[in-house]
Formats: sequence, C-alpha cells, structure tokens
Amino acid sequence: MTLDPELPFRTRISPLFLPREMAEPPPLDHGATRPNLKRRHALLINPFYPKDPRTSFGKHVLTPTLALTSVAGATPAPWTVEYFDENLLQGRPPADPLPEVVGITVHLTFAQRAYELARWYRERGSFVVLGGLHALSCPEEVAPHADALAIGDGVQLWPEILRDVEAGRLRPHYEAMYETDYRLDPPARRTLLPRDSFLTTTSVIATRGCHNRCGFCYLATNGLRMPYRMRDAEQVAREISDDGQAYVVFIDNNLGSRREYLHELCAALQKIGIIWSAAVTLDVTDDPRLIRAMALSGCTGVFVGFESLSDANIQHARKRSPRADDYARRVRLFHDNGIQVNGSFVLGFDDDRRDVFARTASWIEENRLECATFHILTPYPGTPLFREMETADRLLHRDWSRYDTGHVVFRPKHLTPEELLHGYHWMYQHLFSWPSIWQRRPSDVRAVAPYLAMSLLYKKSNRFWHFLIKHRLTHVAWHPLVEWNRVRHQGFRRRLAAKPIPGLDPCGVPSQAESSVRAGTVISAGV
Ligand code: B12
Ligand code: SF4
Repeated sequence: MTLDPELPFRTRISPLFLPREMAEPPPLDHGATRPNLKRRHALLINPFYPKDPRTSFGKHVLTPTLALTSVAGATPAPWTVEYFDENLLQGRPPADPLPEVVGITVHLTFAQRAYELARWYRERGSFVVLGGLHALSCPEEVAPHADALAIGDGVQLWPEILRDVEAGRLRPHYEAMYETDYRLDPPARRTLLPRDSFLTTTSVIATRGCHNRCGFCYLATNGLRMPYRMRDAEQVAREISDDGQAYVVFIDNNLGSRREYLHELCAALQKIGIIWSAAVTLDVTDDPRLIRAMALSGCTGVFVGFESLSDANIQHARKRSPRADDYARRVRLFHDNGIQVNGSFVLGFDDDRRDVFARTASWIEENRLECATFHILTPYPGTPLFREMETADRLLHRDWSRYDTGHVVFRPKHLTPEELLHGYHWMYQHLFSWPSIWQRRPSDVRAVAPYLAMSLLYKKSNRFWHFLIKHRLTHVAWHPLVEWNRVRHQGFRRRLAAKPIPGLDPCGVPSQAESSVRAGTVISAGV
C-alpha cells in the first residue's frame, strides 16, 4: 500500500529513551595527581560519541571497529598495548599507570572528545598520537592537539612511531597511503577486545576500497589513495576461524567490487561453517550464481546502499548503480537465497521533495526489506560533495559533532532543514513500528518467528541494550540466538543447494524471470 506523502508531516514524533551515559562522555578527573608513567606501554582509545535514540543502541555493540585492533596488531616488541572503547559504558579510560603513548582514533563526529582526551593525557606526560579519518581529511585542525599525527594507514605507521618515541625523535607528522600489499599486514589483535561487550568480536576485512567513488563517500576524500586490494581468501578464513565466533561481520566498504574474488572468498568460507554479513553494492546481483554462493557460504544478511529511489539523485552522486526501477527484482534475488537486506538510504539529495519519505517507506514495505538505515545527506570535509556545498554557500555550520548523518548541516534544495529532520525522524519511527515490522516479515513461515525475535531485540529494546552494554552482557545474551541461527542456517543451506538458482533460465543465462525458492533467515548486518 502506498503511503500518503503528507503522512510524515501529520505525525507527531515521540520522545525516546536516551540515558545520560549514551548522550555524554564520562567526565575526566581534573585532580592534580600525576600517575606513574609506564614506559613502552601504549593505550589505544576509541572515543565516546553520542548515540541517536532513533536507531538501535545495539548497533554500537554488534561488532567493534577494526581501526585500533589493526593498529595494535602492528605493535613492535617490547611494547605492550591496551585497548579502551569509551562507548562500552565502563567509565573513563585507564590512566594509572600512565601509558607512555596514547593513540586515539579521530572521526569528525567525535573529534572534540578526542581533543579533550588528548589534552588530558598530554598534560599528565603521555605522548599523544592522533590518527583516523578526520586526521586524513582535516590535518591542520587535528595537528595542534597531538604530539604526532598519523595520516592514512596506521598499520604501516604505528611501529615507526613507537620506535621514534623510544629513540626520542618523535616527529609531528607521519603519512602512509593504502597502496601496500594488503596480504602482508599483520592480523588484527582481537584478543585485546572485551569479548563480553560485543555480539561478535569478529569484525573482519577482506578487501579495501570500492569500484565506485560516490561524491558523498569518505572514499572520495581529497588525498586518500585507496586502490581496490584483496587479501588471500584462505588467509581471511583462517583469521575468522582463529577468533572462534559463530557470526562474522565484514566491515569492507564493498565486499562485492570484484565478483571473481567474492566467489573465491565464498568457497573458502563455505568450509568453516559460520554465518556472516557484509556491505555490497546492488550490482552483485548481476551474477545470480554469486548470490547463491554467498548464501551457501553462510551469508545471512547484506547491507546495501540503495541511497535513493531517484535515478537523478544517483547520477548526481556519481554512483554507478542499477536503475531504481530494477531494485525490486534484485532484492528478490537476495531474498530467494535466504539473504536478508538491510537497505541504506540517504535523505536530502537535490531531487528529494516532501514526498520522498512516504515514497521510500512504501517501497521498503512493498519489497519487505527486513531492516533499513537512514542517513541525512552529510558533506564530509574533503569530499566533492563538501566542495560543492561550500561553493554554493549551502553549509549551515561546521560543527563537526553534528556531521553524524542524524542532523541537517546544509540547506536542502526542495525541503526546509526542519522538514528534512522531521522526515528522517519519521522514517525511523515508522519503519521501527510493529505494523511496519509485521508487514515486512519473510514470506517463508519458518523464518517469521526468528525475524520477529530479532526485530524485537534490535529495534524495540533500547532500554534492554543499555542494561546489557553497561553490565557487559551483550555476548552472553545474544550468543544462544546467534548459535541457534547458525545451526538453522546450515540446514537451510543443505535444502538450498538442491534447488535451482533463481534468476537463471534453464540454459544458465541470467533472466528477469520470477523465481520459485523462498526462504528467510535471521541476522542482518545492522551497521
Ligand atoms: C565499524 C563501523 C562502525 C561501527 C563502530 C564505530 C566506532 N567508531 O566504534 C558502528 C556500527 C557503531 C558505526 C557507527 C557509525 N558510523 Co561507522 N563505520 C564503520 C566501518 C564500516 C568500519 C570501520 C573500520 O573498522 N574500518 C577499518 C579500519 C582498519 O580503517 P580506519 O578506521 O580508517 O583505520 C585505519 C586508519 O584510519 C588509521 N587509524 C585509525 N585510527 C587510528 C589511530 C591511530 C593512533 C593511528 C596511528 C592510526 C589510526 O589506521 C587504521 C588502519 O589502517 C566504516 C566504513 C569502513 N569500511 O571503514 C564506517 C564509517 C567509519 N562510519 C561512518 C559513520 C558516518 C558512522 C555513523 C555516524 C553513522 C550513523 N549515522 O549511525 C555512526 C556513528 C559512529 C561515529 N560517530 O563514529 C563513516 C564515517 C565518515 C566520516 N568521514 O567520518 C564511515 C567511513 C562509513 C561511510 N562510508 O560513510 N560505524
Ligand atoms: S558504493 Fe558505497 S563504498 Fe563505494 S564509493 Fe559509493 S558510497 Fe562509498
């Protein structure tokens, strides 16, 4: 059923549960004591960022960022290294003994918190190294807050930085791009992670880069050189097995940029009996055999950046993507192989008008996307979109903390900033409501109960998430459900393997025909 385009504007947005600890970082202790400095000890910090109560609090503990565990993996002997994520609600980061080096990852949304932490540790005598996406896109802004700035690939830079600290010759600026042979990188050090705090600690990366360069994506940041690189598929499977978790999240920008590689990876994953999810672009469905191979290797969910249902918006963003009127057929190819689709949509493009919200929500419901994620168009500094908005004088401010895709930071073309924000809030309120969840249930009756259970936990349980996160119960609470799904999925794979591949005609040629297999399973990428 198509929703009335004015429905969002007639609907009141309800206030939501947002405990203080989810909105504000833990206060730092400004007492005068100077703790003992521990030489050759490094602390890596993922700073606090405020949570948007419209989305699931669960998304923050689904799986950890790989930024700091990757850097930690490159720590040279005899250095020791520790990890602290302020978002796990365990208070302020450790300071006694005081680490000789503190490495902090900086994104634009939590840059201020990173600077606050940097000042605090520097005042007490640690060397502070700042790295991450914001160090790359705004080095002049970040540099004054650090003893050393790491621009680009920290895996290459970290050993050199620590050796320079040891030798007393730390430089203010280090830089390395992503052009090395990815297979030679040391594995991420996941043993540093608090395992109880995450649904799965196995965030893994197999490739870097993307065959697209959309104007709004951080991959289009000025100065970033990231050619598409792939790791050895067997090496990736080994790394996954070593972490011993049932569910794995690939954090690659686009796992499907090279289809022949993804085929290879699926063959390696099929042997280890896990379930997994990943971000891919919709063009992977050009190859129906690949979608089948993904399902048979344990893929239960994909995160797909549809971005917009308007071809004009897609062209403006310079994204090479199938036409919007072919999205539905392609979604069916995933569903017919039991793969859930978490669709990511950007709101506020130049072709978006008041009807964009109801139209997008109707489409999501008609095509039964199990999950959807919304982003207000956000021009990240250093990207073509940022330059375009700046030149046209459309930026409203440069308060980076609100460049989090949950606030309006530019003047939209056919909407007011208030309409855009209201529409964004309505999208979550509407799509996370029970009637909408019910409408999008899988058509395979066996998959309905797990779908509803996951929806309840993921979309309707922020109070519960807060409790789980605070008491480090995330893994314990989720593990049985994940394991149950892994076992179920293995049975599903055996049945699926015996069925014809949807989207191929009897001669094995890709067709536009409807398919006959229908299944459903459970976990979606969620990020
Ligand atoms: C996992 C992930 C998450 C997780 C965990 C986030 C967290 N900070 O804890 C969750 C799901 C919670 C999440 C949420 C969000 N995310 Co996010 N996320 C990612 C994702 C998929 C992977 C990150 C990762 O592990 N990368 C791999 C590591 C190895 O790369 P890296 O981070 O660049 O780190 C390397 C270097 O930068 C450097 N480095 C980094 N830190 C440091 C520190 C030191 C000391 C040194 C020496 C080097 C160094 O070395 C590393 C190794 O080379 C990325 C996309 C991607 N594929 O990168 C998006 C991404 C980082 N997220 C993004 C966004 C926008 C968000 C949200 C705001 C979205 C939303 N509205 O909900 C939220 C809020 C979080 C926030 N404020 O940061 C954007 C950031 C854009 C930007 N320009 O800042 C990205 C790039 C996605 C995108 N394509 O737009 N995210
Ligand atoms: S397809 Fe996705 S990952 Fe690739 S450039 Fe576009 S937004 Fe970035």
